[in-house]
Amino acid sequence: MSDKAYRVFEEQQKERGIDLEKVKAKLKSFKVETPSWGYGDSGTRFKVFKQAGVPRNPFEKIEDAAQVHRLTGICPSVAVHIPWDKVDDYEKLKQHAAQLGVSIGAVNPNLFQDDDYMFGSVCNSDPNIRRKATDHLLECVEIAKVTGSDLISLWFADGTNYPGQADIRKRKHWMLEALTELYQAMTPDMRMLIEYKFFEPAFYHTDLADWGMAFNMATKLGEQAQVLVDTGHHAPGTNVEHIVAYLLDEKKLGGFHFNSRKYADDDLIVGAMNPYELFLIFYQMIDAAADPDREVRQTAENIAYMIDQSHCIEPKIPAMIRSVLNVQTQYAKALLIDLEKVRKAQRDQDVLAAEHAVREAFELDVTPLLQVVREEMGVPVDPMKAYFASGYADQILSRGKGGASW
Ligand code: AOS
Ligand code: ZN
Ligand code: ZN
Repeated sequence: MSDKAYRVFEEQQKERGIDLEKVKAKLKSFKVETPSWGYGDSGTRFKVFKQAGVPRNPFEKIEDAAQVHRLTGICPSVAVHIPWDKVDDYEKLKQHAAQLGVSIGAVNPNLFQDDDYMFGSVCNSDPNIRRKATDHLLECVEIAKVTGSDLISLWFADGTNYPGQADIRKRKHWMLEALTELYQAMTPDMRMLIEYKFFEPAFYHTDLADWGMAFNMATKLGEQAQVLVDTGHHAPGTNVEHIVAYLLDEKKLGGFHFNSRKYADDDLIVGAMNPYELFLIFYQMIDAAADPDREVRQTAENIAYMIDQSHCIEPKIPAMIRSVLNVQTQYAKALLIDLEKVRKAQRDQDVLAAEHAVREAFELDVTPLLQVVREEMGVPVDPMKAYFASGYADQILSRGKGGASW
């Protein structure tokens, strides 16, 4: 790392009135959860490509996630998906994670890969299937108690393909019934994150199609239920940062699934194609963290940042590192926004000055800043390079081909 580059950067930020020590502290406490399913084989509906070295079981998935944390320093937890990560002994999985310096994060129930769910899970018109689906939600609460997870992260594939196929209003009630049972089973420290998606795999209607529907459920349930914004789950042109700001103000934003929307679903690397959107999302988060309303501030400080990507054609671990670094970079840039300058321009109704005050932070090169932060955190200044030099990619080849897949 060049000390000179950092000194120039420091000088520049001083002139802009930015307190770099505060920015560094924020970057050091920033955390991004990675998903267990991002380490296994995956694909599109056309083909699952098998890669060599892919984890064969949940224990190995956690080992790979621990590598990402070791090199980046900001991924101390791993989301699990049940039953993809079903094990006999969750206590053992928790211990395994702890030994590797990570922990189990959000527990994600899987209500879409069983033949019984062809016409829906919690919204199925068959009460026996609804019961089975709800019991699985309850099982996930029990797992979360053992793994020490405080997040139950929900996404439902429920929906229909044709007009008239099902009773949309009845399904809405069944959804609420199931979520209510889940809500009541949660311990007071747990949060339920409700994810929405505007289409796929159902194409005519999806039971939780947008943030408003997820918000409505979360509001009916109570304080421990919040909305999860998956950046990939919006129609083209949607202003995602507006949704973020709105939910923050309602104290109903719970977390993110980061990915890139250039896909029917969401499995491309976050920030690869539209880093400005990611930056603007963080701008809203950082702005809310300074809100005079204490509850809005707390909401903004208590967000679960998670990656939701399953890379099909990229090697899994470096693709995850790339994703995490992209998120960190945009967060770093957003921390450099001169919020006072933006607010002054807003008061003056100076449109161009306001837009400029936001954009100028995006245009800064934060490489020297991130390098210093990494040095101070004791992680490699270039995590990607360090991964390729570590030999881990060769080491895992002994696992062979045909590992776990979704
Ligand atoms: C699906 O589209 C959602 O993004 C979910 O978060 C899902 O559980 C995850 O992608 C794993 O399949
Ligand atoms: Zn998601
Ligand atoms: Zn998705």
